Amino acid sequence: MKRFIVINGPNLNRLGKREPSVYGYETLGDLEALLIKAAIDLEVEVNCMQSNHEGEIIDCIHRSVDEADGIIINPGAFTHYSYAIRDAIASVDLPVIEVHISNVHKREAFRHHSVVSPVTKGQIVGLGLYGYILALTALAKGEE
Ligand code: CA2
Repeated sequence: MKRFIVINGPNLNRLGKREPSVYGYETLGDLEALLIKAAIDLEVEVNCMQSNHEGEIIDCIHRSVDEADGIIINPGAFTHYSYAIRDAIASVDLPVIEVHISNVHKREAFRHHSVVSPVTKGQIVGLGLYGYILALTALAKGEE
């Protein structure tokens, strides 16, 4: 069975607790439950982690080489400036899909650029939590 890791970055543990107009009312726990249900339907395994710490996210990306067939990552604000996370993604030979809950292009200018996108398979933005399900579906059905 294919195994996928879902990594959520800084502040995403606050989902559903503030800024519902941007991020919705569902919590990180709700997201993880949705992913587990989708994984059962897709006949894959999914493991979710969230961290507010850059190094922990990097360690998780590295570990995924031995533990997973692909990564779904929402790096939070690290998206816009973490060359360390970008290099970690580039260092693993796994398909990586970047997801953003909000449409970053409709928001502040600093959110328009992702330093990680060039080393990912693809990016999904602005579709809320459904973006993670689409990413999981793409990885589950993909050839890699
Ligand atoms: O839209 C996304 O998924 C983001 O990755 C979310 C990040 C933001 O820095 C990116 O530009 C876009 C921030 C996550 C913060 O999440 C919160 C959730 C609830 C309340 C406050 C923040």
